[in-house]
Amino acid sequence: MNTATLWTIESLESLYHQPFSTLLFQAQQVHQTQFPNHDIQLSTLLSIKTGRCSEDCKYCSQSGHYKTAVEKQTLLDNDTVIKRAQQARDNGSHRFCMGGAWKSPPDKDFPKVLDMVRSVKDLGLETCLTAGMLTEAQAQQLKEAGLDYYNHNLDTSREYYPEIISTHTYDDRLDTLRKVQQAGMKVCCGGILNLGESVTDRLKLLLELANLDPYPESVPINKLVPIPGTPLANNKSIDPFDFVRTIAVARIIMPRARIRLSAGRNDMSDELQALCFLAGANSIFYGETLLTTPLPEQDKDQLLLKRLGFKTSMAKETEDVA
Ligand code: SAM
Ligand code: DTB
Ligand code: SF4
Repeated sequence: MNTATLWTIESLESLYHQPFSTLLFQAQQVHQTQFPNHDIQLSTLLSIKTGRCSEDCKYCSQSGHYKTAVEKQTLLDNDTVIKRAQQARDNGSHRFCMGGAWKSPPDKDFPKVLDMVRSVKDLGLETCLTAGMLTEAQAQQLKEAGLDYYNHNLDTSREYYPEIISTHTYDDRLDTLRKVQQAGMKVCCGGILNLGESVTDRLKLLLELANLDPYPESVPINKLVPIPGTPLANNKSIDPFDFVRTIAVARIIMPRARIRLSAGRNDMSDELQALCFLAGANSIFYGETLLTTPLPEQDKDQLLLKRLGFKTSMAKETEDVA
């Protein structure tokens, strides 16, 4: 049961529009109470199937609807995945997230995906998969294979969603999230900023997330990585302080969630990333690449976290969302 406050859009607007320092102070109070260890969770991503996706998500390098420079790749073999997961573990990652560019995982590939989940789990890593819409049976099989988290983002508000994607609906997304929760897996669900949405759209996204029951254990906040060839390639960048404010509101309304400073870090200064951590982000994608675009160098990330006094040697995630 989600016994937390039932938030309203008005309460989120009031939080968001406070003076910046008041908002960050409030977020810090929640953060320091809930996460006194000053640790940052590290997740490594691997694209297990790249490109030729049937969906028309306007931000995505992998949509088959746009001409992008992305190199297409059919499903990787299990040995390749195991090697990459071992590397991630050796580099200090806690969680290994596998991403497949599908509307939903096809029957012919699904058993291989289950094998990948088993193999990564056997390495002692937390497992995460993002592969589109699931049936109840698929969710159950993933749970049995040892999948800890399923990533499925709501991305933006219900109202703005059709401006960005026409090949599936917001309710399709919510339906898969429900199946994941019913199968007993943890949910990783967040969104992207800089799609051309309003502040209210961002807050409505956060409201949808916070009012899930329970709210997601993991909340990735992405900043659009503009991809040449996609309809959003030339979006003007949002005010970085709006990005920080959004993270702060997420921290306040989802106190126990791991909030991940996700895509977009590559063009953020150290100072902006530090502000995002101050606002309550306590997880990053770490490694050489996200799915198809680069991440900051690992040495640079380690140095930044060290300069800020964060620990990356956390125990595996054991806390559940209260
Ligand atoms: N096909 C699956 C799906 O849509 O759920 C999984 C992969 S998809 C790439 C996962 C998420 O990555 C998207 O929901 C979106 O939030 C994020 N994403 C994709 N392209 C992005 C981009 N160019 N910039 C920022 N985030 C992006
Ligand atoms: C999420 O919220 N962000 C990740 C992960 N979940 C799958 C993906 C970001 C993709 C960024 C663009 C790219 O590398 O293609
Ligand atoms: Fe396909 Fe996912 Fe990209 Fe949408 S975001 S085009 S569903 S890979």
